[in-house]
Amino acid sequence: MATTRKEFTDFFPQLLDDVLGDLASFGATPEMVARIKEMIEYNVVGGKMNRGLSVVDTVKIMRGEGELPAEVNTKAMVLGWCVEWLQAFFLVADDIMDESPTRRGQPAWYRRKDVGILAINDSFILESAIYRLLKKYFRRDAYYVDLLELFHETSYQTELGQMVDLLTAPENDINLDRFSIQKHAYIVQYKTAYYSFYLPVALALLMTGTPADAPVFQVAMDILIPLGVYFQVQDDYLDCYGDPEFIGKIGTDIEDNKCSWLVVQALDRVTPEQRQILNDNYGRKAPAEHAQRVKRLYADLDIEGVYRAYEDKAIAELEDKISKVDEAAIPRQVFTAFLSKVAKRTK
Ligand code: GPP
Ligand code: MG
Ligand code: MG
Ligand code: MG
Repeated sequence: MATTRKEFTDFFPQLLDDVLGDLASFGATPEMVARIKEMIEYNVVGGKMNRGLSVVDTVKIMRGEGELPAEVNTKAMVLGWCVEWLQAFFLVADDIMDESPTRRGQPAWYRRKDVGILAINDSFILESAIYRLLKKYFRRDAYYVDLLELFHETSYQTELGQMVDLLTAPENDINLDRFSIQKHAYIVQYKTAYYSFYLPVALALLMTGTPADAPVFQVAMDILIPLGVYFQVQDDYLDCYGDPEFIGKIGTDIEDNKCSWLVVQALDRVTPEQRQILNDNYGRKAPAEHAQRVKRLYADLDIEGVYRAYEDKAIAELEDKISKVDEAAIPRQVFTAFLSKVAKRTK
């Protein structure tokens, strides 16, 4: 049986206690502990938790068990929460860089009066907490170093993707020639797909005894990276067309001059006159009329229709890839479980 959000959430206080308890050995005062507690609770909880839950679900599928032995279940949940912690680290930093006002239906952490630029350091603390938890629960396991390497490499991949995302979107320097389908593909693969899709499954494979150099990691990557790309295309789409109330964040991609899937698709279809409209209105923080003009152009080009066609094709291609997986290497259900959570999502 798939792990419920309740079971997963109920386990969180134990990990919070671990991280806070460990602070005594670093000379932390009660004030420091209280602040870190508030910071962790604000940023780690409150998301969809799909990434974290999928670690536990993948371990269950790999072992062919609906219920895991208590110790295995605990370890799988620790790894799942470590992915959620990693995500919190990225999101706190990403919202500063993207100047995003909201996240998960509340002000972005850096926007709080009592936080501001301290949020940068808070994101580092969130990252360090991952390694405190891994040490506590996995230090004695043969695959401990493999876990550490996987978290480090995945972080590096994400940071490289974030770098290109930001380099492609300089403020007050609009140059539509910087955007391309290839550039977009690199950005989304690196900034999102590795940590959101490959990481949870790779962790589950390590935990279930797969040697780090086994070919099955590549099999997983060949499906999970395209799935992650599709997921980030959805994120780009929802940034413009999602309901902010429902998705919990206000889109800023047009104003931020981002190499979004939508603008790349628009550029592929514009007349010279329409390109001029984009040139004159994309990447402007204010007034809001600029972004509205970009959205009107997207409507004229039926970018929503282009998206729906892309989505159907992406799902069909993923289904085809999954159907060709050798079940002896890894159960197809690992991938179908992911695809069913992601396909046609509106949040
Ligand atoms: C999503 O981009 C990518 C990340 C959250 C990774 C950030 C990486 C760092 C190294 C900080 P996004 O800006 O489109 O996400 P959202 O729409 O949720 O703000
Ligand atoms: Mg962002
Ligand atoms: Mg970003
Ligand atoms: Mg986005």
